Amino acid sequence: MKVNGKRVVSRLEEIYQCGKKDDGTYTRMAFSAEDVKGRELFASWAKKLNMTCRMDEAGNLIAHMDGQDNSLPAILMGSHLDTVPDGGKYDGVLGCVGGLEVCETFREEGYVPKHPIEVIVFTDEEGFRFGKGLTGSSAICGQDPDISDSELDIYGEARGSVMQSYGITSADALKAARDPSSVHCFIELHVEQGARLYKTDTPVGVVSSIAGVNRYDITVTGEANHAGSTAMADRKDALVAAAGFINRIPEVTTEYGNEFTVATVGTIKVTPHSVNVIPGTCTFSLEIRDQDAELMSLIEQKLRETLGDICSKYGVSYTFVPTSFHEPAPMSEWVKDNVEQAVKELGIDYSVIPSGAFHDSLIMTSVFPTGMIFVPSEKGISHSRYEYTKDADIENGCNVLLQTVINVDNMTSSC
Ligand code: HGY
Ligand code: MN
Ligand code: MN
Repeated sequence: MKVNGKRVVSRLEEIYQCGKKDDGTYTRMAFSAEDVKGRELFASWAKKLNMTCRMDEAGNLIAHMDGQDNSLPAILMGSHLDTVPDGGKYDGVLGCVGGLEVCETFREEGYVPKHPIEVIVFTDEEGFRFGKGLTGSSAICGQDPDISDSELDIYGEARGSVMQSYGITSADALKAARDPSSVHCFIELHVEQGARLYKTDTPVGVVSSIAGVNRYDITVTGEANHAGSTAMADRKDALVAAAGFINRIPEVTTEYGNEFTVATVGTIKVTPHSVNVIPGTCTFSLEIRDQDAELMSLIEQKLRETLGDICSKYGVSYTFVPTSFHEPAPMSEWVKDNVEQAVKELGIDYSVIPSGAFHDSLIMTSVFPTGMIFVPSEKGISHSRYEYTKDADIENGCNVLLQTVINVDNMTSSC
């Protein structure tokens, strides 16, 4: 039994087109009209397969296919359809469309799995709109997604009104929590978004673990003053101090970290933000990722020390506020073994690799047996309109997903 690779590629394109915006980008920001359009298209495909579609209290869209014995726990697949601004065709979409392709292949072949099958489109994985992602997967796992109807998005719109497009409210999100015994396992197919597979010309990655992600808000406070009449020696420029710190991040991370350790400042704001005023404050985000929780703490400590030293040098103060913590997450051994077994059965070359990007699987693996399949991202590019994965790699990935589902469906017991 094999998937229809052409159908998957054409659906990736169709979903991409749902994100077409007037500014020339293709963006399906969570809860936006473009995102809703993408979900409607996904649901229309699922319904053609006679799958039932429902939205849970956290806005996760769930397509369900009956198995031979619906009292058995469900095999879950899926990922997300929301994108980053000006994102690509593959990130998230591949796991959703690939999951549906497995179901369509079963239908075409007249194969009825023993377990019920569900394909989940998770809510707001990317999180750039409200500054926190993994919303739907957190709720399904019974973990507080930390959302409230009154919080504002990057445009100043309240979450409560934004989420009306899905017909959900923050207060109800946790009602989406699923009983772990109702799930056999979760398998997410995704593009690697890094260059390990691409550089080694390896068509499939069996994911071993997902990097942890810790985030912080940092504010450096100096003194706003006149940009013309304040001598250089008399300034307390918050941006200059922040820039000094940011400039040191690569060095500190490389000195104390390993090949998986990364740290990023992705957003920055100054006040009063005027061409003729020395910045009085500079607020920026800091994100640390690694496969090792202890190393993440060490990097945090070293970066804090560096920030402290630089701020005293410039005579400015700072605050360093943790905003979210996610520990590194190993994939479930038995699901990983089943993915590996499937790749071997298909005779496809593969390597076992960690994920630097996070995914809904980061959360799912804490509650449900979870595994991930990666396919290469050309030149390692992702979160970009230039994201590209070869059609042959997409087909391979979907076939590995299909074979993995067949294997876990036929297991006599889980380990
Ligand atoms: O940021 C991430 O790693 C994910 O792609 N949202
Ligand atoms: Mn992403
Ligand atoms: Mn993704």
